[in-house]
Amino acid sequence: MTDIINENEELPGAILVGLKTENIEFREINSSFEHSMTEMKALIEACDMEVVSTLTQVLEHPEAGTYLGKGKARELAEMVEEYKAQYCVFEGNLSPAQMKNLQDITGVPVWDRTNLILEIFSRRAKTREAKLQVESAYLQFMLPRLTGMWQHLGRQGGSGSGGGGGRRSSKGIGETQLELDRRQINHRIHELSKELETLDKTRTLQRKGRERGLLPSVALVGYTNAGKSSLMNHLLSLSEENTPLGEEKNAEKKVFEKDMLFATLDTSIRRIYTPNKKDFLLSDTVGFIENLPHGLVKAFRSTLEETKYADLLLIVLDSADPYHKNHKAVTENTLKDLEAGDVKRLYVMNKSDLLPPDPSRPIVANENTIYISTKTGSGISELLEKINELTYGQSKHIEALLPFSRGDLLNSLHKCGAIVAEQYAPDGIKITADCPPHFYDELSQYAI
Ligand SMILES: Nc1nc2c(ncn2[C@@H]2O[C@H](COP(=O)(O)OP(=O)(O)OP(=O)(O)O)[C@@H](O)[C@H]2O)c(=O)[nH]1
Ligand SMILES: [Mg+2]
Repeated sequence: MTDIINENEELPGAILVGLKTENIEFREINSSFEHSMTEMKALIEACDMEVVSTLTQVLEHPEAGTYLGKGKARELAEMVEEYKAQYCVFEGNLSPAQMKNLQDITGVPVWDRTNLILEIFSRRAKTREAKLQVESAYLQFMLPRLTGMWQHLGRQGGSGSGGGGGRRSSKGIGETQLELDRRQINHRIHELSKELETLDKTRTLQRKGRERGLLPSVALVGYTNAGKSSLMNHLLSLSEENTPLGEEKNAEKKVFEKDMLFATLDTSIRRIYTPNKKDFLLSDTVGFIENLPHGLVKAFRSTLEETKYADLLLIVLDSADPYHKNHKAVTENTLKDLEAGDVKRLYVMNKSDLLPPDPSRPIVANENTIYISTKTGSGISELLEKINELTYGQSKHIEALLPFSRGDLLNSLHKCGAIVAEQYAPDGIKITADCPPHFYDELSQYAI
């Protein structure tokens, strides 16, 4: 797990620009401007850039052409010179025209929040699927912005700048180029979606394969940087001593964790071995953030869909973050978007070591909330107990006639102690079982 960035290398400087307006419609959960600016700083750092200065303005509404007021936009251009900044990054979302105008005024690339998140994702994507997903989201983001890029050429080619003639009937260079670009991009988006569809089919097959393995699936979800990957690694370490001989050791299966937004972009699924053989599959995936660009949610849908099929969601929250309630709301909204709104959940309040000590705060706060720390290990055994209870513990009674060919199913049921009675019959094995929910679908096809 080495950091690919050379810490000594000078990072490109960016000026962070924020507009405090009455118009807060782009803030999904209505979090504060200050919180959003702090988060933007972390996002800029996650993009391997450094914030060299910050500029804010209070306005009733963004200016249509330049987002900032004209004077402020000029001030920004001066700051770019003074701090030798290479980028300007805006807290809100800019229209294509605003972006283009601000780029002309400052002379450096201007990004907004969506741009920045897409850029982080494109730098981090490692697997083929993640790379395709990011490319697709990027192209969909670029499509409406092409007009801004070719506007100036369109004007030159269309009516000329000398003011001599009327409109020519033929299209301007910009317009033609725009059409060509649009067609090419649409074609590429189509290609990407086909390739992603194929990968999605493989994923579905893999999922079905895992289901035949008859283990409950537990998915880690939550706001970025909450500690999902750290929790997975902690559980992998604990599971190491229960790993049967001959199985790959967990040390080789650890996932990347770092104090950085969007450290994880791909989904990893690992088997967690437990001492009482109530093993489960744990998945770790990309974190959520407020206003996650829509194109990205769409593009990452298949990766995130693991959550929809999970038996249990562990919603990991950074309990020491003053905005964790916002993070929880953003997570719930995203889950609803992914049609995982009804999956059983446990709220895991991580980083409890950073909270002021409070003897009146129990580790298990209520039926579905638990305080843990992956740093100190506090609450981890209680968490494992809870996972066990919410997966294997919710048994359903069933009587079934298993065909002799389903020895695998019988074995799995034996391992987790679900069999109440077993009797060999000429046409199969008659069983009475109190079986955990993840077995139920598979078993119910043989119900009598
Ligand atoms: N103090 C403290 N820090 C923690 C704890 N758990 C995780 N961290 C730190 O929080 C940071 C983020 O951890 P990750 O596990 O990478 O978070 P994540 O939720 O996987 O983040 P993304 O992959 O970016 O969505 C790291 O620097 C961890 O060391 C904890 O219990 N206590
Ligand atoms: Mg992670």
